[in-house]
Amino acid sequence: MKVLVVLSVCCLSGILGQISNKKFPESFQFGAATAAYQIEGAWNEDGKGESMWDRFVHEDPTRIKDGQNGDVACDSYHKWREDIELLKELGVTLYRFSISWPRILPDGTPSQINQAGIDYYRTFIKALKEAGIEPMVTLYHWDLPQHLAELGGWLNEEIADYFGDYARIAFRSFGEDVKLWATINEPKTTCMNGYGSGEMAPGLKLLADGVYQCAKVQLLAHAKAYHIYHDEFAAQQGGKISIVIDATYNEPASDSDLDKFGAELETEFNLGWYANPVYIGDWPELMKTRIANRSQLEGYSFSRLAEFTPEEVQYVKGTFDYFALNMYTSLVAHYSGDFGIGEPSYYLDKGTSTSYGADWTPSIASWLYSYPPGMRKLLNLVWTKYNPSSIYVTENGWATDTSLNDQGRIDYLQAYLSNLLEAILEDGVNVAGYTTWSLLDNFEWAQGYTQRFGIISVDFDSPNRTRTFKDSGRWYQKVVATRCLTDSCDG
Ligand code: PSG
Repeated sequence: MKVLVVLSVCCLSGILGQISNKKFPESFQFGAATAAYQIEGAWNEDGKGESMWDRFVHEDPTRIKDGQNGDVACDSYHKWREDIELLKELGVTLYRFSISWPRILPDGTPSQINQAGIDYYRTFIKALKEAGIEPMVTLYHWDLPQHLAELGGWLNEEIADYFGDYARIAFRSFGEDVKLWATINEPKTTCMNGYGSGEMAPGLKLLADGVYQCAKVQLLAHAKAYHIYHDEFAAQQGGKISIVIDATYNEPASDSDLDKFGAELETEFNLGWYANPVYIGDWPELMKTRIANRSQLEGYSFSRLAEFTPEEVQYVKGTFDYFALNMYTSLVAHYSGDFGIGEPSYYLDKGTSTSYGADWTPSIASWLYSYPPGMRKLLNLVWTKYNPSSIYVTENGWATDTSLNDQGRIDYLQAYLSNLLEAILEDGVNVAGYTTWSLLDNFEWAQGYTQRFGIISVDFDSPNRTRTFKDSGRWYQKVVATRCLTDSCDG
């Protein structure tokens, strides 16, 4: 593999890997992120219903690398006051967390509302605001009520209606205090891992068609919540709502036109898969034609891509008030051809293979490599292609072992934030805020507790889940206080 030196938009400091010594604008919000199943614990307390993650981990613990689960996790359900103290100590002004759908609606439907769940989040949100921290609330970070999973989960279009009912209850209950909403976290990762590889709940392997149906239902669910918010709440509550999309920046493996096409395919089949319907309208053209062509080749009488009706295209299009982007890694993309042979699958439809740059730094997570210019390039791509009025980077972080001396995380965050800052100052991209993943070490899905993303560690062997700042937490605290990534900034 060739080592890539891509000149494009990046200025000298980017190429040399220098850290910007400019200051972040005063309006830029620094924050941290978590998700309910990964931190709360209390999986069956105070009337909470079972989620598909509860079922997935209990049914077969070997699905998780260390056989662990989120039954207790960081115990944030009980220790939320301490979490707020940590946020205050960090000095952040934004906290992104998620609401557990079955904590509010135990079977996912409004037939029964669990008041204890509503009270819990209401108290938490009020306390955050008193601490001067703005809540950014994700409605769905993968813990679907088990009852709805049994109705077919994200393959069943009725789930979009139930999501709308749940969203309405959340807007009504918390909307006075919440001005930044996110509907669904990373539909790509949930559809690909929950309905494709089967590595995540509900553990289905439907790479030929289930992944496309999942995408369609999640986008309809998102759009439903968006419209409910705008039709019934936005005028009084005045908040913003969007969907959280995760994306990689994709470098072509070589200068050849085919590899450039490979990088475009990789982007359209991942970022475009979700962003195109919301920001432009309908699935990306490349997906429509490739999947239709391959389906025909395979003898199907219809495209395996779950198509939108013209009404649905219009219903989903424009359902954003800002762009919420999760960005961790980049990829090197090769074009691998239109006629790959094998079981019908998303991967053959896409027609690319990917790897990582030879000089990129690996983390302990197999999918995550550090390539800081990818942050700046992806922000520019999102800004120019999808034209949002603002972007929030809603996740970005680094995986390590349990060590408190996490210089690798500091190096990663510093270089990525430097590229983010250059996108703002040099390229004019309106990045309004950043919530690093994660405030705390937490339950890392199929990896259990073997991979840590926190800037604050959690001792999962201690009964009270002791929290301790890592070096990166102290470093971030200083960045937040000084708005500066180096020892001394200009101005
Ligand atoms: C995000 C991005 C990729 C893979 C997995 C995620 N990627 O680019 O290949 S999952 C995401 C999620 C959160 C996880 C965190 C770290 O929203 O719950 O804990 O990232 O994996």
